[in-house]
Amino acid sequence: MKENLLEIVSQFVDDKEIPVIKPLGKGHINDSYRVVTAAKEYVLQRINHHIFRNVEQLQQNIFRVTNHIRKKLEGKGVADIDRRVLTLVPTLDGALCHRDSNGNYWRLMDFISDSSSYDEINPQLAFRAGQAFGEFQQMLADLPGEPLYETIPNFHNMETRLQTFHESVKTNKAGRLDGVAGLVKEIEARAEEMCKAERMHREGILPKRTNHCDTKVNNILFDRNDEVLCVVDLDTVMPGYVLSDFGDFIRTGANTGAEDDRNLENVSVDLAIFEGYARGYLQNAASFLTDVEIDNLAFGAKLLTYMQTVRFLSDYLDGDTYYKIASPDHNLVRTKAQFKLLQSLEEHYDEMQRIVREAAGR
Ligand code: GN1
Ligand code: MG
Repeated sequence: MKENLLEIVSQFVDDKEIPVIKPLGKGHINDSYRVVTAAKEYVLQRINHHIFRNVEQLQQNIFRVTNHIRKKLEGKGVADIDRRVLTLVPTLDGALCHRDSNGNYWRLMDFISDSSSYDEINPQLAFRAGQAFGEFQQMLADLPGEPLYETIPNFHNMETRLQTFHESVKTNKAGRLDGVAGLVKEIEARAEEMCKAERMHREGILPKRTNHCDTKVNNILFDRNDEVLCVVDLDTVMPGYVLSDFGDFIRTGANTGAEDDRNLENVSVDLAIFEGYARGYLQNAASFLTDVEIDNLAFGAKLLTYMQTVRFLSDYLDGDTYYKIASPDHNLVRTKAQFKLLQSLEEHYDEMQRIVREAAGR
């Protein structure tokens, strides 16, 4: 594998010294490595092309998004821009990614030095993360040209996610259905409510904007003083509802337990973190969001947690073909933990609504 990686890196950088290459990060989809050369550090990633079916389009999206953000930061006179936005490194031939002889796709980016990401945060960091994702959406609001490609079609569309789930239940490919009948019932009981964003969009009252679509808490890099540097993992930046981005942060950042906690007693919503994030986010975003969007942010937290429950359970029923797993029951453990979080969000829904309204000043 090592030789192979060296060969890949040499497609991008012409450095005679042999780089050091180490695994990096916790993504469920791509494989990431840290590459240290004599001159510079990079992040090398193998892009999962079974999931991202058009890698060229995906890379074009990232190229446009990062260039646009860079211009915005320059316009604001921001210092240290190379640590404030991702920088793609093209191949020596000038392409945005490299396809190896096995058909795998690779990209290289500058490594952002002196940065860290967190799986667990406090309300103050949540506030800063909220500001950062609000600013991210704001900076991309006037992205010129065609809309971005949908790198995964219907990615956060609950109606199509449920269709896929129904297929998985019907096919019962891995023979695991009997063991999860209770969870299937819980999912069905909420299906109608959870499709309301799609209905509102069809009615013309819920717009799509340029979203990040993977606002996990660990997709924000902080510097040594815990100030936000930059938003990373731009594979899924595409049109979507702002409630999705709000909700996915709460799902990951405001969970008192882990996404795959085996101890369900650890799992619940941390309302102080919810409030920190809502305040930070709305400080930037309240100026451009409609009342309907604001009214549905707390719903977004429920929706994205429900969606993740459905996605993990679908993958469990399919026999674990999508997410990387660390144990045979990993997707089931994840499903149960996400469902427990959903129940906690349901319990505290009125409080979350009140917090959002106050933070928005409406
Ligand atoms: C995947 O690979 P990662 O961790 O960035 C997934 C997200 C899920 C997340 C669940 C392309 O993200 O949508 O919310 O796992 N990304 C894709 O933790 O499916
Ligand atoms: Mg991702």
